[in-house]
Amino acid sequence: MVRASRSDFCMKATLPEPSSPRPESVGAGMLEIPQISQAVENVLAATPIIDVHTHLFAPSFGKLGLWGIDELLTYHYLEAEFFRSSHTKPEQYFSLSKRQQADAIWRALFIENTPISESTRGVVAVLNAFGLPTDRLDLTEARAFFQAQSLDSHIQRVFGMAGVSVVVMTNDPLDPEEASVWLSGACEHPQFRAVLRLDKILRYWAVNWQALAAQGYNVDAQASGKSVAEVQRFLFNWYKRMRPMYMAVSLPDTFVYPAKTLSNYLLAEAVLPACRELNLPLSLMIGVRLQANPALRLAGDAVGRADLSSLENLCRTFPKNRFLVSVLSRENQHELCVYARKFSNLMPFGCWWFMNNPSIVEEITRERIEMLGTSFIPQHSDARVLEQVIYKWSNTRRTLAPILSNAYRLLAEDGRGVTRNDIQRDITRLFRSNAESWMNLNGH
Ligand code: FIX
Ligand code: ZN
Repeated sequence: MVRASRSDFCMKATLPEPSSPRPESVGAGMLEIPQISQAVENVLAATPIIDVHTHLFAPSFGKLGLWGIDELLTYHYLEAEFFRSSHTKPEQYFSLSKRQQADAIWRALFIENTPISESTRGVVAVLNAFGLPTDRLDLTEARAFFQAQSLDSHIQRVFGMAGVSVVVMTNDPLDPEEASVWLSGACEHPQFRAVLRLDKILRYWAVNWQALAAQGYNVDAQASGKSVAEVQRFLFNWYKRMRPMYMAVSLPDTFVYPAKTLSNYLLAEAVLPACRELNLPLSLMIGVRLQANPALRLAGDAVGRADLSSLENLCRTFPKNRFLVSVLSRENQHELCVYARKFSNLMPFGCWWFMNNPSIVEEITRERIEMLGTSFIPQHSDARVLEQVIYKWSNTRRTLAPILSNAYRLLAEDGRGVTRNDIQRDITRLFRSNAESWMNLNGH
């Protein structure tokens, strides 16, 4: 059993230190109300973001890392929209090559229709960011551009354009292709940090316990005998390999805790104790209805409203565990805010998946600022393709600027003005230090 020494891991969640001491009087460096929105835009633009949840991979993971125009166009968000604007049936589409799929999506959503949806606008924004035409009938020029890029320098350029310093990956230790990279000693990359994703263990034990057994762990289908200790040994070994920022699992809208299920048993007896031992938060992404339409494959998942009293029970029952939580249903957002006011071991993060649309991001973020101040993590990109961070973060900055400016204007009208330092401290907390203090992110 690995014993965690304080120097190895980030300290317990602590409130971030103020970035600079406040001037003696409120007058010093105070912004006039008309100056606030420009100051907010400048600080947002200049503050590099920690992207706490993505499906991106460091270069050493090879083809697992998706980038370029064909991957951008065959993103499952666009596939879902494609099947609404084309007569092509899913089975026909999935029999095409990636290139043919991208051509079909470009024709249907960008030529035969106006790309005004959030996801199609995203592709236009990426092409435009690289100075590429956004209205060509075919993808020849775009493909030539991306083919000419070398990955390492392209990553730096993309992270610079997106204003992102670090992205947090989603790593599945039971995915054979990915596991083989880790087991062959994948080299650490300072800008791509790992996460131990546990869906296969916590949601699909029946079909995955053998994979643990194949890695040499003495577990069985009922998770009896030594299984709990062996799952912990598995987590500690993968902790040493990945140095993950947190452990994570996505949960259905039907998730109930407590309930006599093998999944809850492994959660309470193996995963949460390991998280405490390793001083890692557990991320819960709650509310997905997987494969509502299996014919659409990755694009076939949907959303359901969850009963968040299960989250209440977890936060109360495991006060020494920290829970990073994102909920998929719009109807669950307010409850999550209220629970965060009840439990300081609960950190709301991001506007996940179907929530990641400017109109809904605005609603959720305003509510969170009104109820939580700056004690939450506003957004994550969930990027599956490298260049997506460019538009997902420019959208977020564009949506958050007026919300923050409005909050400061209201504060000034209520009798207390703000300085640029205040704005910098708050934005640093929202997009960096909340994540740093909650995750194993020190020294990045
Ligand atoms: O579970 C998750 O991490 C989800 O974000 C993904 O499964 C989902 O497919 C996605 O890409 C959402 O943006
Ligand atoms: Zn995700």
